[in-house]
Amino acid sequence: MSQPRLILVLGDQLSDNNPVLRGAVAGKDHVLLAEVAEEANYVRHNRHKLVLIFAAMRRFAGSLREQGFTVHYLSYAQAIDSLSSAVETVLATAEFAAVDVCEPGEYRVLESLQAMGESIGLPVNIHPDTRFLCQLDEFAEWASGRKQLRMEYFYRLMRQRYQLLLQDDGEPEGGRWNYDRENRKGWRAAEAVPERPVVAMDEITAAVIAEVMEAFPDNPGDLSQFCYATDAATAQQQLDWFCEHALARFGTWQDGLAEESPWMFHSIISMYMNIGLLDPLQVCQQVEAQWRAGKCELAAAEGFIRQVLGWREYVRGIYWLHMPAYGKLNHFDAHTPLPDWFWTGETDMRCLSRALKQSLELGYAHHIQRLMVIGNFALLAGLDVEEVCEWYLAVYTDAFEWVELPNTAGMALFADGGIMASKPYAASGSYLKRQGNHCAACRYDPAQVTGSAACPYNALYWRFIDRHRAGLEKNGRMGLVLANWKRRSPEDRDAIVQFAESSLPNLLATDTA
Ligand code: DLZ
Repeated sequence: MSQPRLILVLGDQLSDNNPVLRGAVAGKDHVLLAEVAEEANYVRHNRHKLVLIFAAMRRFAGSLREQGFTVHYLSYAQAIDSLSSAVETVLATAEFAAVDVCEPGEYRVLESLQAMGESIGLPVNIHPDTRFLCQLDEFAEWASGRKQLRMEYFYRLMRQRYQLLLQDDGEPEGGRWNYDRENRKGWRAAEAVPERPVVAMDEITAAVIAEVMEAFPDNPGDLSQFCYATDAATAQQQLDWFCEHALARFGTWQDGLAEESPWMFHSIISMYMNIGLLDPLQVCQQVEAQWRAGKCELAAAEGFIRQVLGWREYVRGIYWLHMPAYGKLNHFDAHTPLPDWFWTGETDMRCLSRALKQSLELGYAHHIQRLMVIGNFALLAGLDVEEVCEWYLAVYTDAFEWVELPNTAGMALFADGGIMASKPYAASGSYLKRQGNHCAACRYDPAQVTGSAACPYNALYWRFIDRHRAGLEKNGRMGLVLANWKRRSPEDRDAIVQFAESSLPNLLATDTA
């Protein structure tokens, strides 16, 4: 019999349809999963993320054993420093023909896997990640020769390719590809947010929680609130619950900001897709089926499918197309250090404090909190792009660099100068007021631009417009905003910029303007 292969499964590759497992022979090939110091510490991961990944890895290892695989599991307590040390540890126990691994989701990990072959003296075969719906060479082909890589056109092709929300003649259901306009309503707490089902605590997760509390005492994350699924069946139950109880309202309120609930009507399944517990195509098909069964409006189903089939695949394509240079882009030359309160949420800006606190405590915030509350503040205040990106990568349970970096650097901070977004997502306090009900509980007033009671987003917004006006003038979509700014008297403009400049250091240092 030929020698077995050692199959390395990373912490975000926990799917039965992981391409390396599909080709593996149970009873012959060995599988390795390893909780290693380097991966657990390269950023200050949220403890929810550590528990999610370690518990899901342990449960996945159990299911592979049940399928007859010889599984080597190295736990964090064994103090293995890196993935290559983990591989070397197992190679010392038996003869193997090669190491096989599915391509990782981070450039840093890809480089280390590519270098591993030399250090272990065996071939390391890196297989394309077929769990994604657009392969990297297909994305590169779509991108080649295009001046602008707009998600919308990519998304339409993906709808056609996977036959999602299409009429028999190939035209989009409802006659339009995109229903974003219907999905921007501001939240006024006029209806109840449904109670989410509690995920039962199992022995494995409880043990991992205890270990993570002990080994990562200074990381963010309140594990007394841990409520995430750590296996595929429970993740599926969460998706089923969303489809039955929240999807119908998801579209309407997807851009809303609520005092009452961190979850609102969101699905909270990105972390499951990103570590392999849910399959993105099946997710889209299930949501489409809900619409076809008359359980939700087209706008809700389309808005949701666009995130998974369009946006998720698109950001991954952008990441791999532009790495490693993408991680260094800083279009607005933003270098202000991240305020300490990004790690506590202690700021008087109510919407920002709520978004930061729930991100730190739960490892979760929804799209508008990430983009328009936290990201928008970072953009307006000129926070250092690399520091902000590292914060997002650490804090969110669903954050792996392929998805985090384009969303943060490209979409929220416009650090890529417009590779992804057609304009910077900058907004003042009036946008935040329109979208939610935080302002009523805030000590700042979104109607005021200067003065101690003024919402800091306002003057910072105009300072941003003023500072970057030469560049923004080249962007047709910024014309109206620039015209509004120029319409103000020079004295007015000066006073606003002066106020922003003088209050910013205090705001960053102490959380009060
Ligand atoms: C994020 C993460 C963490 C916290 N820990 C591990 C680990 O101990 N072992 C592992 O195989 N993967 C881990 N991961 C995921 C990796 O850091 C990395 O982000 C992905 O594998 C890249 O796709």
